[in-house]
Amino acid sequence: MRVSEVSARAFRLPLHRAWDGGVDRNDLVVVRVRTDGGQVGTGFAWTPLIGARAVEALVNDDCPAALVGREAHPARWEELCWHLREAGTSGLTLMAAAGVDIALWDLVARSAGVSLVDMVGRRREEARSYGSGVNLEYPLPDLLEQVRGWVAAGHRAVKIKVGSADVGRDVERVAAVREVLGPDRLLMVDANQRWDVPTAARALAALEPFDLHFVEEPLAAGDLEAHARLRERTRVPFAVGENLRTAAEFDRAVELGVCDVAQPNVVRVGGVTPFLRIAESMARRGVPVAPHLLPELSGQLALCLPRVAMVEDVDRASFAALGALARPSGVEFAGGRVRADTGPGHGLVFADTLTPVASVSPWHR
Ligand code: SMN
Ligand code: MG
Repeated sequence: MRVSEVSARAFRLPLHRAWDGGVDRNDLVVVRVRTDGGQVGTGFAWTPLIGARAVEALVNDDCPAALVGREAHPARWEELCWHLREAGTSGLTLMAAAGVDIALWDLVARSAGVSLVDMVGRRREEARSYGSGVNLEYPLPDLLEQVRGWVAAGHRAVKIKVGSADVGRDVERVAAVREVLGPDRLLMVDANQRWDVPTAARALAALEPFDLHFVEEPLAAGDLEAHARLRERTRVPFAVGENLRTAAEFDRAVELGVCDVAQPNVVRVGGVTPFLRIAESMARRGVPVAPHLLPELSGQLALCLPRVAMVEDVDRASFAALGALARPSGVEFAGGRVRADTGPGHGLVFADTLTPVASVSPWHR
């Protein structure tokens, strides 16, 4: 089973309601790997804003040379990254590697006639999920309506955005959400790197009475030392990782005492292969993993992880909700849990009617 072709195409998925900062879309780069025996694996990269066509080009122009003619297997990950090293060892390179790696996992699972979950190694039938939305700019009534929707859907945990210019606005919103949730459901907040150390310390002191399960990305994601300084000024646990890329970065976050919950994004870290390594390392260090976004794939990975926290059920932004799938994936969020019955591979079949991302360069006009 040798690789005969590697190709990618970038598509645009409009959001139902814009995310904070005017993000009105998610871009999806679908990757296809074919073998000489006619098998096909499908992978993908994803980005809310930047880089879809760059990733598409990296896959189309530069990945075939690393893979064509070689045995089709995700063990190719190191070779692929080595081949792409001039493009960098992080960022877009890892997104391209992720698309290919996910496709190779899909291919080997489908060839074996088993689901991705069983190929990776199923450890459980279901995992806990939480309701999540990109809602800092929502007026309070809209936020509360969203939270009530999550409660009605059976979520036992929810995450909302904080980091308003005025800390008082955050306090008012968190208080109102806690009121809707009652004392027993878990409440998490996500600052998306908006604070500096003194602001975070002040905001978290004001928010602590509402019993926060964790605060996510309180500070600039790359500045782990600043997180360590903040650690000394609050008892609220930290969730970090959606903007960390390498296993070394995750390990360092744990060593500095600033990663109570690790949130690798399977695309941003380079695919299923490195994601599993990060998860193993986190488990050895006693840190649970909450896979970031991408609910249909994160839900499957959560069933395989040695130590899992919760899976993010992002409001109306799963691939299914964005209309990206040709048929249901078999990954189901219900009653605050996620289960997966995908059939062979990861079960994600992308629709063939999606809108390609067009070049906006005046050079081509
Ligand atoms: C988030 C990040 C990127 C896109 C959407 C949402 C957010 C989360 O930080 O953790 O859900
Ligand atoms: Mg986040």
